[in-house]
Amino acid sequence: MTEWLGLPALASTHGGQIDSLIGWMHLFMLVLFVGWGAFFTYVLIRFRRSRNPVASYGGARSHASSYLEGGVLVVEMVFLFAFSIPLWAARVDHVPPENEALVVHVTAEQFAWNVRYAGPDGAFGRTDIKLIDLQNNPLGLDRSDPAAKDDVTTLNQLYLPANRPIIVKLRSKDVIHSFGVPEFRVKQDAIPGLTIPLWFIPSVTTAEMRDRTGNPDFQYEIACAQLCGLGHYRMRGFVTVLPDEEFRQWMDAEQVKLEDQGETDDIWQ
Ligand SMILES: [Cu+2]
Repeated sequence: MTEWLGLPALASTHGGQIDSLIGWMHLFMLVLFVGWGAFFTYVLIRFRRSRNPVASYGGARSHASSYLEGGVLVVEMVFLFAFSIPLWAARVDHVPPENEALVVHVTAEQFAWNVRYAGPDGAFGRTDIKLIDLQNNPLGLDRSDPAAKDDVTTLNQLYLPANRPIIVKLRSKDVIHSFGVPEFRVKQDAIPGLTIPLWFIPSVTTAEMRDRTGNPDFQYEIACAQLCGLGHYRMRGFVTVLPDEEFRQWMDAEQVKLEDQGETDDIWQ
């Protein structure tokens, strides 16, 4: 219904509601634009100088325009209170329980997205600011903590399983950034000192989207949506949405990589 707006392809379950709200609002704005334009044109002609050489000091006596404006106000309030606020509340208040979702920590910094998964144990390991090393350990993960051993970290690459609730816990290490993926219809500021959850259910895998768009190179992109410094333009991340099974395989492969790394570390010790 909203194709005429030219919105980005849709790839999340809640996005349809946002799109239809955007569609209705644009229709309403169109009605207002045409209505006010017609009224303005009518007034210009009706009260033209040649027909009304002397100004009327009494002014308009009809209340029609007040009722019209009241009507516009009512429609706007319906949009706000009946549609927009409940839609917003569903995003920010009704976050699903963490055991029914995949929780991913996304930490923004100038100018990259650090992604962290809890791994098979489901627990995020300890981090320590003293262990932060911009090249090798940007999150300060303490691998000596048993819960941290299987934590998977990636840079600018967010892998997600399709059709499962995803909770992104958004943080920032320095300034305000913003996590925006237009196809999922989500956008949330990352604010230093706060951990902000945002959630969505990706409904279209990257492979499906490549078929659908006819673009074999299609990638979901995380765009930093707040001007965050000189390198803001290159603060891009990529989201790969996989079928559940492939996501599991990816996670297993990451575990194997971690084990290999652990073994080489042993050799060097
Ligand atoms: Cu940024």
